[in-house]
Order: sequence, then structure tokens, then C-alpha cells
Amino acid sequence: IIGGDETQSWQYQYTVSLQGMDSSLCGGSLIAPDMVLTAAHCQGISNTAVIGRHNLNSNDGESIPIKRETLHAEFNATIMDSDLMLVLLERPIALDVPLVKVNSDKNRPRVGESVTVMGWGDTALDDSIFNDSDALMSVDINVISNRDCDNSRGIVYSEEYSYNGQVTENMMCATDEGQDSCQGDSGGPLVIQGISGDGTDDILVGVVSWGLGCGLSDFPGVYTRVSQFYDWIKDEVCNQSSNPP
Ligand code: 4AZ
Repeated sequence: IIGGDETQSWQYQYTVSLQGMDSSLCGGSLIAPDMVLTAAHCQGISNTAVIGRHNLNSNDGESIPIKRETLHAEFNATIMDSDLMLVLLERPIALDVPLVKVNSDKNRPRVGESVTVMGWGDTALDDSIFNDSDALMSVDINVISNRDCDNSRGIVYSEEYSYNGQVTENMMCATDEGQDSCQGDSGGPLVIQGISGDGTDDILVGVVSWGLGCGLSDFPGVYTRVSQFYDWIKDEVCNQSSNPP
């Protein structure tokens, strides 16, 4: 997370760290007691889901082996379309961690709406440094229209880049000056915060997917638009979870 702040340990407990070899490789969201929603491009790199751990150096929360990964059938790794995957855990979480509600409303989030993204990924604006965070970080950013996002263009290291044609209806974009998700945050939640402030009424609207660099003002972060996949998520959770919400 670029330009963000350390979260409070009770704020976003549905945020999952997907780990392999003892390091956090992707984020995810707990949507059923034994199911995590993440990005398809996180497939095959993790073997464990860690839930309820604010600081990765601690032993807080629960570590549960991954039983099965289900990619969205239309995932296209070249253009990152339908970048979504469900992860079934070996057992439901025993801890009392609030699940996050999956957005089904195609009219949300609205353009201009404030959304929050969290993760343990890169915090360094400088491309050459990779600086993961031990503590869960978050940042508030604003939703922009897909048309504006698709029109994104600019010069990076004296080369011209453009998103032109790459932003599909299955994606959404959100940005703010110097504030962004980044490498290592992939698969993690983008939410509309509820009024309680403790995460119990947050709504999951996006999944961290891709972007050109991180925190570059010309290039917004791009997220999988969760509402497009609500029916698929609901069907898979009902079929696979031993304890669907
Ligand atoms: C990545 O490499 C990545 N700025 C994730 C998010 C963003 C860019 C890259 C968005 O996983």
C-alpha cells in the first residue's frame, strides 16, 4: 500500500494473508468461514491462509492450509480480465472474525465514492525498492469511471504508456494522489466502509488486480469489479463451503 497508514488490528479482520514459504504473497477476503476471495493471478503460489493477524511477525489469529483453488473460467492472464479466484480452506475458521459482504449492487461503487484498500504489500513509491509491510496498511482512494481509467496515458521513464482498451467492464479503477495498492497487495480487498467502523458492515467491491507502476498520478490502480461476479461467487460458495453465510 502506497501513501497509506497502519490499520487498527480490529478494523479489517476479514483481510487474509495468503502465504507460502512463510511470506505473504497475496491478499484475500474472508467471505465464508472456510472461503477466501482473491485474484486469479495469485493461483498456485500459496499453501496457507492466515486470518486475524495484524502484524505478520506475530502468531496472532489462525493459520489454515489451503484445500482447493477455483479460478474463474473466463480468467484471461494476458489482459487480466476476470481476475478472480476462490480459495477453499481445509477447515472453517474457529476464531470469531467478521466476514465481509460481497457487493451485488451494479450501481455501486459510484464514481467519486471513497473506497478503502488494504494489504501487506509494497509501501515504497520508488520502483527499484520493494518494501513489504509487517503491519496491515490501508489507504482511502476515490472511484473513477472506467472511461476515464481507460483513457489513462502518460510518460514513465521517458516512454509513453496508455491503458487504452485494457479496462473492461469486469474491472473498476480507483486512485488518489500518491495513494495506491501495489505489488504484494494483489488479491486483497477494496471496500466501501460501513458506518460502524469495525469492519462488520463493510462491503467488498473490488479485488486488487493490476496497474502500471504504483502511485503514479497518470495510472490508476485497477481492481476486479466484484458485482460482475456475484452470481458465480454465490454459487461456488454454496457448493463448496461447509458453512455458507
Ligand atoms: C502487482 O504487481 C500490482 N497499483 C498490484 C496493484 C497495482 C499494481 C501492481 C496497482 O501485483
